[in-house]
Amino acid sequence: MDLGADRRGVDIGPSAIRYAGLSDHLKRLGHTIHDIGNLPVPQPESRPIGNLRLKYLDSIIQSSSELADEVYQALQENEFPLILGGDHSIALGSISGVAKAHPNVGIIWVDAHTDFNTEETTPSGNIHGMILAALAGLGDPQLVNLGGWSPKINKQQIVIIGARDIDPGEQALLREHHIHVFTMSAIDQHGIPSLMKQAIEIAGIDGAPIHLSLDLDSLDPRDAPGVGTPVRGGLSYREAHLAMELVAASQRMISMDVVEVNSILDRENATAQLAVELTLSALGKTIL
Ligand code: Z70
Ligand code: MN
Ligand code: MN
Ligand code: MN
Repeated sequence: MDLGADRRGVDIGPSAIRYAGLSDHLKRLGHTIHDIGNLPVPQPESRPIGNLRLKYLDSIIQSSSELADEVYQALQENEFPLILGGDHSIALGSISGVAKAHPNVGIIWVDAHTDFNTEETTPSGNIHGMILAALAGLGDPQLVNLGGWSPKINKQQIVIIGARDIDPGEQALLREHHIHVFTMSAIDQHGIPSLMKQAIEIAGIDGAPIHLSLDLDSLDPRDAPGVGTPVRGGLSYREAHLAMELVAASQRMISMDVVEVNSILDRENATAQLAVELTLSALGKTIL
């Protein structure tokens, strides 16, 4: 999927992640893999851009609805959906599918951004910057009501980690709706162990399951150069691994997105390799 961001090359992210050996490494960890391949998503050049405040809305709705069905089906079959992006707009589909199967699911959203714009606050018209708000019930009705119900996620069970680039309009919305945001300065002050423990308690309140949405631009661009929107001062390699290991140790995660790997901007597939490593940590790999 490359419709939710300005076209730069995140649509080949899943190939790059597969090429970095995701399946083999997961098998070595003891997992059984059922790769259903890529869902068909139109190329932006082949579709009308539509409303400039909601670029490619119709195509994104169509693809999200198909992804939601696949994710819901996988959960019904007691599988763990691991969804590779693509830009972060894929989380509309993945999380809608998860929320249909588990209405009490909480979200840990690891990102340099908060993706909490609406069509009214967006500076770009890029839908990947609106997905978390839409899941919380805010924004364009077609995004919000995908699948026929809203909100998908209880606002109090959303935790954003790693934020350092928030638009003025989304800042106001985050405050108004009391969304939990652990910024980079909070991480510098309190550290990943304490904040991840809190995040797991908030998202997973009363034993609720957790969906982890990992945007690779949460990492520092020195470690993750291959992302569309690099922002200095991100999570270090070790902080990101520790965050993933703590999610794994909680045994509460039921599904995961890995998004925004941009192979055109990457350096010898380093960001895709990092995506694989972090996924392995989130799915149980430990050092010893
Ligand atoms: C900006 C917008 C964004 C990801 C960039 C950027 C949003 N706040 N999200 N990269 N993953 O255009 O809404
Ligand atoms: Mn390897
Ligand atoms: Mn994002
Ligand atoms: Mn981001």
